[in-house]
Amino acid sequence: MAVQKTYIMIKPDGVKNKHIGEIVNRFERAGLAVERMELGMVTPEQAAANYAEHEGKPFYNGLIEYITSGPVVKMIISGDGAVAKCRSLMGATNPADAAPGTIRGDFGLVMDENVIHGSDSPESAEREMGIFFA
Ligand code: YYY
Ligand code: MG
Repeated sequence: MAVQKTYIMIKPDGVKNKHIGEIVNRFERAGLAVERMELGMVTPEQAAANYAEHEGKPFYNGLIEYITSGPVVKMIISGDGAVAKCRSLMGATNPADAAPGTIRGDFGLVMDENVIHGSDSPESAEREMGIFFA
């Protein structure tokens, strides 16, 4: 499998509920490496760029409000097949559907506060790394 980089972000609820260490530990235990890591706010411009595909959907405004509401952890994670591996460790978008043992399954409470973001393809990863680590 090809070595890839992906953009991962621990969302405001993940930071507030003190899951940073456990989440990073899961990625490292899976053989992935943290290349960049920064705690900070997401600007409204970054939020809009990251979620451009969802503009106009019913949940869009709430999503932008939420992702800019408190500190997040922005990361670039690398390794063999990192994009798919991270998505698999994250679990399904809705924590109610996410399997036990996945990050969202273990730490997520509701769909609109689902702990973590991860790029869904190598193309999204390139785009998102540019938004947050320009
Ligand atoms: O990539 P992923 O985060 O798993 O899901 P997306 O379909 O890209 O949606 C982005 C983000 O939007 C999701 O993590 C929660 C939120 N959301 C929502 O609040 N309600 C929905 N019906 C769909 C998505
Ligand atoms: Mg997505």
